[in-house]
Amino acid sequence: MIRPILIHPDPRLKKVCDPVAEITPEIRALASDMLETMYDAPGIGLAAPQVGVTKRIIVMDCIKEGDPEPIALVNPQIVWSSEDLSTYEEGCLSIPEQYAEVKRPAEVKVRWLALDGSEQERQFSGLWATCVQHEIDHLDGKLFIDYLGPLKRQMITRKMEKLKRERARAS
Ligand code: K1U
Ligand code: ZN
Repeated sequence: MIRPILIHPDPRLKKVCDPVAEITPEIRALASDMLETMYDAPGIGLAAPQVGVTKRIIVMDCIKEGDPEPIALVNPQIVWSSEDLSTYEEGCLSIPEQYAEVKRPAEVKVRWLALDGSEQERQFSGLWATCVQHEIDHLDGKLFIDYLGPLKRQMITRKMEKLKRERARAS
């Protein structure tokens, strides 16, 4: 099921999300809906708060060509970050059509719970590293525009308020 994606500003996008206590059929269904919603958007990642669920779950697939590689991460934690940084022009499905350069660690090691209940650990680099950090930020109520200066952030927020007004009027 495709779920509607919340648009910034929304208080649910500013919350620190709750850890998942147990992998249940509801959690698996949520992860499946999130992947469907992400591919439909289209996007390379999605965090549960973006569909209004303030739980610590993210999904990703950063393969742009070739066989898809979907992954769902429950309670993801960054356990190591590289000292070297990389800059990427990020976007966000909750901030449509706005892009800005963000500097983050080039590589990160992440530990999480998979949907079969097993503990996983993987080192991410390239776009995967950028994306997993962007998605974990969502779980802590942080958006990529929070890395920008106040003027740029305010300009983008005003554009999103206008977009939401227009969408409400059209519906
Ligand atoms: O979390 C999100 O809002 C999803 C976001 C993830 C992301 C993008 C870029 C850098 C870091 C994190 C997106 O997927 S925006 C859309 C996008 O990047 C894309 C869409 C279609 C094809 C390729 C990329
Ligand atoms: Zn985002």
